[in-house]
Amino acid sequence: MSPSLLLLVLLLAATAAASTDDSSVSVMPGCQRSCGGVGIPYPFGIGDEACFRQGFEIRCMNNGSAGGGEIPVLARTNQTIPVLSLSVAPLPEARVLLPVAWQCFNSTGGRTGFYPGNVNFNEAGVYRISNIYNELYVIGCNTLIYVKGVKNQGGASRFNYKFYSGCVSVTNDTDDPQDGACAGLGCCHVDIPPGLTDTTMSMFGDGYWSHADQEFCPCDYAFIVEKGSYNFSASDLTTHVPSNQTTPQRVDWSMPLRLDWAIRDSDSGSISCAQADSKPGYACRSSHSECVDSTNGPGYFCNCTKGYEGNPYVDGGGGGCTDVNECEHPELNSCPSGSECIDTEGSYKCRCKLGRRGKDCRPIFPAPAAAILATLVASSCLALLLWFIYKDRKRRIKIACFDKNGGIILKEAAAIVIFTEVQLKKITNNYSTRIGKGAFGTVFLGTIDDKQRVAVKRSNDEDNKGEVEVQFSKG
Ligand SMILES: *[C@@H]1O[C@H](CO)[C@@H](O)[C@H](O)[C@H]1NC(C)=O
Ligand SMILES: *[C@@H]1O[C@H](CO)[C@@H](O)[C@H](O)[C@H]1NC(C)=O
Ligand SMILES: *[C@@H]1O[C@H](CO)[C@@H](O)[C@H](O)[C@H]1NC(C)=O
Ligand SMILES: *[C@@H]1O[C@H](CO)[C@@H](O)[C@H](O)[C@H]1NC(C)=O
Ligand SMILES: *[C@@H]1O[C@H](CO)[C@@H](O)[C@H](O)[C@H]1NC(C)=O
Ligand SMILES: *[C@@H]1O[C@H](CO)[C@@H](O)[C@H](O)[C@H]1NC(C)=O
Ligand SMILES: CC(=O)N[C@H]1CO[C@H](CO)[C@@H](O)[C@@H]1O
Repeated sequence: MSPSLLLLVLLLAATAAASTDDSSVSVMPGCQRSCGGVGIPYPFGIGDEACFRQGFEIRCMNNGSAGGGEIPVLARTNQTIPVLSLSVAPLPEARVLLPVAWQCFNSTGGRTGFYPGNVNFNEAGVYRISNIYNELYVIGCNTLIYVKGVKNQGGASRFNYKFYSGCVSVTNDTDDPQDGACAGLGCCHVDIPPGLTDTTMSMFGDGYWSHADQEFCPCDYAFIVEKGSYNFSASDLTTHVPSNQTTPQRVDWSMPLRLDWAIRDSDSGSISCAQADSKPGYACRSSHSECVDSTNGPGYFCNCTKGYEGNPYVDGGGGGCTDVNECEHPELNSCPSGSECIDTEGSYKCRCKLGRRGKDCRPIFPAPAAAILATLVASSCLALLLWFIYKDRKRRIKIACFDKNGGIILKEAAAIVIFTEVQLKKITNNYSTRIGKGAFGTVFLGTIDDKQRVAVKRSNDEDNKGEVEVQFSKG
């Protein structure tokens, strides 16, 4: 196994560790879900023609020696391009690994070897090098390198290619290049145009860009790389010198880059959403999916509609676009704090909690008013409770007195009249005429029906005030 391949396998193994669960990868029935830990979602597929859409074939390569590890590579390219990850939505992306282009020189400036880093994605194919997510880096000490892509077919064109982009890096002092600073001293970087497919690096090595007397910096490098994944280090100028400078030979250095892809079935004529929709072979098969026109090259891709996520290229059983539970993701729902989030098919709603209402679920009463109201309600409840206890106690005392005075027996004896406390008060004219006092009670004069005079004895005991005795006088 070559060193570069070993590095590649290690890189892939790292990716594999990050994505082991492939049950969520949507594939055609009976097709392989992953290779070397990389999920292979439809329209990508491995093996049988029914497993992938035309142009999306992936090969699962067994590169034997180191434990028989497998790596996925793009199929039907005339070079081995390892795949790091594939994603179908919301954006169509494929991350791949490409070797770095290089050239090296001897002390008199003679070129001893080079590798132009050609990439050959068919222009009619599904892949484009993403201009949004990648950029071109050039590393060297007296060099101009540019990437050019997509040959101009016939016609009287000014240049041979449709796209060119590059930059110049110059330094004549080993102390100039600084780690992390890629701004012309030993390193430069530049955006690339959209639509790049077949690319090659144009590297200059003589005349004005002579590399004579430049042993401190024997090689130049150029690569397109995913933005943010390369950080220039001054040591990169000297640590990637190939041991065998036979042309073309890869150095032990690869870079990840992002490819855009799109459905471009040019043979069926369906290349934009307007043309593709409702034609046989329309790729957006899931209900709750929609068509989006490609922004990098012709064609279209599919996306799940708002409120859904998943693989829009398959329908039903195998995956498709499924409802997003917005309530589980605070960033996806705008339910105010005083509300409860309820997931619905394709959306969600917010229900105000008790005591709140309106669009932003404000409390019905402002806080101070609510506090006062709560206090009022609580204190009136307490007052009511105390009143009930008082009433109940009074009633119990009355019943106890009634029983103690033989009330029940008296009540049953039909001829006996029982007077209420109010009646007694009236009979004695509010206990106004005291006619005697004993050890146990005071005797008052009373009159019944304005003619019958009676004596009413009332207990002295404070607790037994209610205990009275009525004696009818003889007269
Ligand atoms: C790959 O194919 C293209 C076009 O068919 C050709 O120009 C190129 O030289 C090939 N590259 C390799 C490395 O064979
Ligand atoms: C450098 O390379 C050139 C061309 O390959 C060759 O003619 C020359 O002799 C080499 N010089 C040395 C010092 O090796
Ligand atoms: C680069 O530095 C060397 C040694 O210091 C010097 O001889 C040479 O002229 C310099 N070249 C340029 C282009 O400045
Ligand atoms: C790049 O490297 C420099 C120097 O080592 C470091 O200060 C900087 O944080 C690095 N930047 C990133 C994005 O890794
Ligand atoms: C360099 O590599 C080439 C091709 O891989 C091979 O034919 C040649 O023998 C190698 N030379 C040395 C010195 O290893
Ligand atoms: C895909 O759909 C999501 C959800 O509706 C949306 O946020 C995103 O912008 C869409 N992406 C494209 C490229 O249309
Ligand atoms: C068995 C197998 O597929 N071996 C491949 C390992 O990788 C090298 C370089 O990419 C290929 O040339 C071999 O065919």
